Amino acid sequence: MSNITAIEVPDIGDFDTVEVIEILVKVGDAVKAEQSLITVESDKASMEIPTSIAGIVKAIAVKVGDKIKQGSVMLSIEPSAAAPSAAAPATASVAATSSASNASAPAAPSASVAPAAVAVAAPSASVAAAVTPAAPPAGKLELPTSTVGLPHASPSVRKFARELGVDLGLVKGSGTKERIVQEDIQNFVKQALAGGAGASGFAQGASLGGGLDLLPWPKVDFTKFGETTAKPLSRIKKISGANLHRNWVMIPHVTNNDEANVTELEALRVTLNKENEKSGIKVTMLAFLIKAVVAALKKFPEFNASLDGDNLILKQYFHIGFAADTPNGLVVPVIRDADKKGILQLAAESSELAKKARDGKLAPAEMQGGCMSISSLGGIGGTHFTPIINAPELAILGVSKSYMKPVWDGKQFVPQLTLPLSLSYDHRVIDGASGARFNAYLGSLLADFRRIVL
Ligand code: CAO
Repeated sequence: MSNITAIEVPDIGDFDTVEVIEILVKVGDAVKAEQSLITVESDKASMEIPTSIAGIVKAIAVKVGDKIKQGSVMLSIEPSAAAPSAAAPATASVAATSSASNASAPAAPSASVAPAAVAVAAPSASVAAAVTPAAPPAGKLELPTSTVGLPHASPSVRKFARELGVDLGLVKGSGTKERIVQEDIQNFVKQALAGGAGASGFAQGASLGGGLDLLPWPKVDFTKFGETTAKPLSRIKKISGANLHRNWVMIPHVTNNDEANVTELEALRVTLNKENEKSGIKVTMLAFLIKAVVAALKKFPEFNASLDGDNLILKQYFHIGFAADTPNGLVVPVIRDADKKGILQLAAESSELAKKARDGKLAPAEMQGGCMSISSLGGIGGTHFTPIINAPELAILGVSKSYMKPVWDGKQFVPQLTLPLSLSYDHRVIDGASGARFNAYLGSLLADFRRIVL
């Protein structure tokens, strides 16, 4: 076939010979003009040599490890009908990586930046070269001056890594002289997706879910230390665990701790329970807390909101969630339209929902639509704690066990039943001052419940 064209190595500048380190096509491949055919490497840099004509690869004349020089035949191509005539010179753009030759990239990576991160971030130098098919090119390929300190990888592999946001400095090369090949990147990504250490190897801003530079989870054979049994996590634990984990790492939490004087409120609660003994409804602190949270949400509407990108979605309804401890794990039933319900109704509804939660009978709709949640550990104990926000809500109120505290009234110490309040809020939306005001306001309502009606 007379029109088969030999593709030769163009002028490679100051370098006498370069080594073939990668062959990017195979016999039978259809190639486009300017598609890279092979990657060569000098002692200073690597670069890809493209074809100037489109067609079908008929034969490959070189193999990995060959030393080639200007004029060496790399392979032969049968031009496609639309390809330019073999005599017409075509300009090919040769992508070659260099950091030192690029003024915007640091000459030597700083200690805090992995070399490959620099390589990945640095734009690749595009060097124009005139390549004449079937004859040594008239132009000259200018090799970049240095890639010292960068991991060995061809421009196409660097591009691939860049597209995936992989930090090449953390990838182990399996090619000759530990050269990183495309397969190494693919394996690295697979490992990272499976939760391996590689997850931290993504270039800044392109990592999986935020680029936490975490050590792998410790793998310990506990049987070395004593007898053990394995107990699978419940379905609820797995679901709530994944949600809590996401919320904890994605939301910048701040917890404001405060205290409320609930001496009078507790007296009211006891009276109410006496009066309603026959109704079977037991009023606990939770019902008052729900009512107080609604009033505080009305006063501070930015708490009754959710983030949606750059928008704050402000809610005109008041659905309050409360954490319920069940044998299978934590669930958060939601009391709808808590603003329209009285204390007795809130007490009845919360105890009914808590029972359903413990019996595993909550419908999905009964756990949706919350504006803000309450996590009450008051029946159990504790002084203060950091509740985790139930996304996409913006705040959660943690309540610990009330205790009697001596408070100086100006003349003497008087006993005061004190309720610890721990308000965690999303600091992206709520400032520290607003958090403190919200919690202090809650405290003032609980101290004098008549304020609720104001
Ligand atoms: N201080 C002191 N005592 C309190 C109290 C407080 N803050 N809150 C409740 N109590 C008392 C109640 O009055 C009740 O006393 P009696 O037994 O003498 O009547 C007792 O503690 C038990 O109350 P309860 O816990 O059954 O009822 P509740 O309405 O306060 O709470 C519920 C209901 C569902 C919130 C609770 O049972 C529960 O599951 N709490 C755990 C929540 C949780 O796990 N949070 C952590 C989530 S992770 O952030």
